[in-house]
Amino acid sequence: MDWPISMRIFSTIENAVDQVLSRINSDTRMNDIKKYQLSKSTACLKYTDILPHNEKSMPVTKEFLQKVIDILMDFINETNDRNCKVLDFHHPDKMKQLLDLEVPDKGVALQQLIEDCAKTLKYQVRTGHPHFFNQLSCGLDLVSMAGEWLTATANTNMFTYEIAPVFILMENVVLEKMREIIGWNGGDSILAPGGSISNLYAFLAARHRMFPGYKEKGLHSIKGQLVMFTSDQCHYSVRSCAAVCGLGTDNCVEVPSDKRGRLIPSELERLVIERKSKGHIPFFVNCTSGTTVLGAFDPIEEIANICQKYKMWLHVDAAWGGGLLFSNKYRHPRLTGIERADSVTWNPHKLMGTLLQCSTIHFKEDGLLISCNQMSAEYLFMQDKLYDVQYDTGDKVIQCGRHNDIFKLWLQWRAKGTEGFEKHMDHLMELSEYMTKRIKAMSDKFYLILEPEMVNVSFWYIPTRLRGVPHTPEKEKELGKICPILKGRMMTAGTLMVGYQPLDERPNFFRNIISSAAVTESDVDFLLAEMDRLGHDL
Ligand code: ABU
Repeated sequence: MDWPISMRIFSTIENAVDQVLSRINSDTRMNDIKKYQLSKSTACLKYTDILPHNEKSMPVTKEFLQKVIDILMDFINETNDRNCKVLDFHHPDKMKQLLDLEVPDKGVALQQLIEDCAKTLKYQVRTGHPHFFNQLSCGLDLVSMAGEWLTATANTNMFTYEIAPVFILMENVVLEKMREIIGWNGGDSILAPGGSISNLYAFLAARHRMFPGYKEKGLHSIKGQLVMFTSDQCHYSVRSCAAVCGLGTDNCVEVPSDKRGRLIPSELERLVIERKSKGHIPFFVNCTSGTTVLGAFDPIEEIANICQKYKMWLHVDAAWGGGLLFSNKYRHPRLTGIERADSVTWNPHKLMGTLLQCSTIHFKEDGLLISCNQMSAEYLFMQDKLYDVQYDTGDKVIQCGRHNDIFKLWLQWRAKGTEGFEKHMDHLMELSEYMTKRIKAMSDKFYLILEPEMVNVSFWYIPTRLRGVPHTPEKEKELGKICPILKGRMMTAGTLMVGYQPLDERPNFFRNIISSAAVTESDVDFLLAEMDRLGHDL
């Protein structure tokens, strides 16, 4: 649709002003980079002049690392300063010109490394900024970050107790506590590199439980076509399990969901019966607690009944919604029945605000993980070590090396206490309710797509020219076209980031996420006003 000429002129002027401001801003921050000046004697030194290469270099090492910490502290400061931008956006070609990304034959001096660090953060999106609403993982929890700094310094691998004794014990304590919160007594868990891999672990354990011969004999040990079920709103990693594990995506059956994005149990049962009548073997159902786009919760109890009836494994993908288990106010009915699951994915790096990445997978039955994945590598998992080798967790997983993702969560939990997490959950949910209320109050400018079950708020922004026009499928298409343009303006202005996407038949719409402890009601007000400032003329 063509814009009126006056709007086009206004928009061009506004873009020009934005560009000049961004250049001034950019130059100012270029000077900022220069402020990280090492002393003259240190600036031209190289990596060989610091530890461990030069044993007498503690003062120089300290000066270098202190300067890196100054840069990090400034980034933290800017992240929490609402007058600073969320991002300094440039297209990839321009960004390549702004950066020196070359990996050289001869190493550069310490001063250059400091400038490299400063420049890297200058152009990094501040995902902890109170006006960053773009991803499921928003925010910068400083205690968890302190944990990540310590983790980086300890630089260990989580496969054996012998090289990570304290961290392994922390894992045991934290994961046991999480299982207790799910509602289990006993069981087993592991931290995995992301929710998708956690879901894969669930799939592998389920198949192993039902067909223990698969591990040695492979495909031929299963006399029939395995089939899994999940809603059409699930995370794509569930379908990916079918592709990766030899079922084929045709055998990952998509179950229709209702208008609010929740799996319809009667449809699940119908599809299970249909596949059984073809001689297939239904064995695994994924139930999502907190879908990625709409934040919907599948009805666990009803799905659990069907799983029980047809002897299928019930996996709950609560990567997103798991955090609500802490909240007495919001846990029910969303997660009611989760204790009936055989496995649960739960990502602390999402709603709980733990630093990326921190993803957990839990099993009701103990011993399955090791039995399913154990390869007994003799060079790593010797059985005659001086300590109890059950603490060597590395053989429970399909990867070898495992990053230490526990310390940042353990430290954060120590700081907040379980009570603190509950308050955090309630705060995020109340802010989302506030946003929903504000959107409804400004129904001329915003159209709420559905009542949120979680912190995902789905809506369209309505520019001036479409206000008062009846809401029809044609209007929705028009509103959908506006999303990428308005998002582009947010990024160019650098003041705000909110995600958008299409979903099924619905054209593009905004999905706002409030998962950061930094966000207040005023930030929600800012977000709505800023969208209107940037988009009213579209
Ligand atoms: N793994 C889901 C993350 C998607 C998001 O942040 O929007």
